[in-house]
Amino acid sequence: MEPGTSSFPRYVVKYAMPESPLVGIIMGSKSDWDAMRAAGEMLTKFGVAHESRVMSAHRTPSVVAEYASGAIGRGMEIIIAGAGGAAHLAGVVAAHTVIPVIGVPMTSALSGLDSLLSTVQMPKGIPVATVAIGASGAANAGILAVEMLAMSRPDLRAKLQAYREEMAADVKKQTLT
Ligand code: RP5
Repeated sequence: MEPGTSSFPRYVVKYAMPESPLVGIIMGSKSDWDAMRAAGEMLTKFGVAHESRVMSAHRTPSVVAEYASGAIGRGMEIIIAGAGGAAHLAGVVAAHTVIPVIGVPMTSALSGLDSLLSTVQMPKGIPVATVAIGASGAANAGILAVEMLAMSRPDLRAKLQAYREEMAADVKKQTLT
């Protein structure tokens, strides 16, 4: 089923670049968006087509299963999944697809430690590449996705190199008063 059809719930938040997305960014709740938008901003910076949606492993399990199962058919190469609390979204997505899944633990009542452990501690066989808690993790998930895509795209690798040089130049300029 194509996203945007009537089977997708109305409360799904959708943001898509015009091309078909190489990266899907999903999150368990709209309340995750403040942090998760950093993943999309990073992909936009590198010119990588992506989309962002809300879907929940426990509130809309069939939507998650359909999205993950259909990702390869839609040309997607990586899924970034952010969730908080008993954060099983990334693991459930990984169970339904063989493209890499990057998990982003969201801050929570337990400061994100619960989200971190439930995202990172996948049992053997179904990996989830887990990054740091919150917005920094979401930004790094975006960069990691670009690095994965860059394995077969020299233009992206060059952009990553330039980004590193930009960061280094920025640090070298910093002074303490
Ligand atoms: C998780 O529960 C979401 O990923 C979010 O981090 C957390 C709280 O969700 P809301 O109650 O704010 O919708 O499923």
